[in-house]
Amino acid sequence: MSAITLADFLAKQNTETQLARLLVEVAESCKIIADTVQRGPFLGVMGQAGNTNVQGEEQKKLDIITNDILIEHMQDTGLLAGMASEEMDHHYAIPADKDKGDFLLVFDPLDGSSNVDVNIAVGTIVSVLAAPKKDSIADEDFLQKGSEQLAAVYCTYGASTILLFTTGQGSHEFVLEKDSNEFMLMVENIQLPADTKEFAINASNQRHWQAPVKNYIADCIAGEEGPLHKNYNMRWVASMVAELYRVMCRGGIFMYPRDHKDLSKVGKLRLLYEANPMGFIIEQSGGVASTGYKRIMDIQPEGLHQRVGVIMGSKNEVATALSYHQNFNEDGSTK
Ligand code: P6P
Repeated sequence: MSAITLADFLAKQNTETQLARLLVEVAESCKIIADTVQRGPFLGVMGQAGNTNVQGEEQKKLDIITNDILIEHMQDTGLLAGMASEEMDHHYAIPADKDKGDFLLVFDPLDGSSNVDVNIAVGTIVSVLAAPKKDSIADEDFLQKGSEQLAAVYCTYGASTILLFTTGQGSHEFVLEKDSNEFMLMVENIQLPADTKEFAINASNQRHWQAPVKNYIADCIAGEEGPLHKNYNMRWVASMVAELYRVMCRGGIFMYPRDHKDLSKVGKLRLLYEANPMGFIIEQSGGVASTGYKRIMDIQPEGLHQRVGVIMGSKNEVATALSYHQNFNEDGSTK
């Protein structure tokens, strides 16, 4: 494959000019984040920030720093009307003295950040939405279905810095080339394997799972002698971006399903800046992204930080997992 940069690839795909510029600027932000995360131990930015975010989760210093990197870089592009983030209670309006644009960004600046102190891959997840207006943006303007996303991007900071994106014309993979500091095309139009023998779930939650998930995972563990007639392997990295990059490369099913652990939450992962953008990229590579009961990207959001159950990955394996849910209601009760 000929070496082609992200900007050249977007031009080759005839991506709308302003959207192409926006994606290039998101990638520039990811370069800055990658450098900051990788130099973290020397910058004194590891560890807890000493406060909690709107989710009630301990914030890492790097959660806040990476959020600031995105805000400060992207607000100067003149392409945005506003931004929202896992790390901010409400949206961020572009300051009055700056040019505004036709897009909204909603992001998780450092997904999996609980791993950053132990050198496990973390990442940035970004969803691009159309701004209904340039001024007086409100939280409600971000409450758009995943199916309305204009683009989705995620970047994982591991052995390599790898960026995947979609604008609805397939999902594509770029790797940051150190010498040029350019994201270079590695895989165009990724095709996610339809079948897998690898499931990813936090098995310590087993006692909290709804019956369909308990039954499906039990049958996976039953192996060849069980009803699914194959021996599975399990992975759990506790970093969605790292798990789903593995799934994009070799197939798999990633699950953080709705459970009974905290009935006030219908899942752990967030709809707007985790499930929707990752679901868009998965679907565009031939995979399936479901709550177990409905397509994730069909959900009408009701809040910036709304949570959702997530089952996504190889289409045939997700179909098998969903078959266990058919006789159950979304709260896990039997129909
Ligand atoms: P647990 C990271 O905090 C995250 O949002 C996802 O990236 C990851 O898949 C999940 O939570 C891990 O959750 O309960 O295993 O720590």
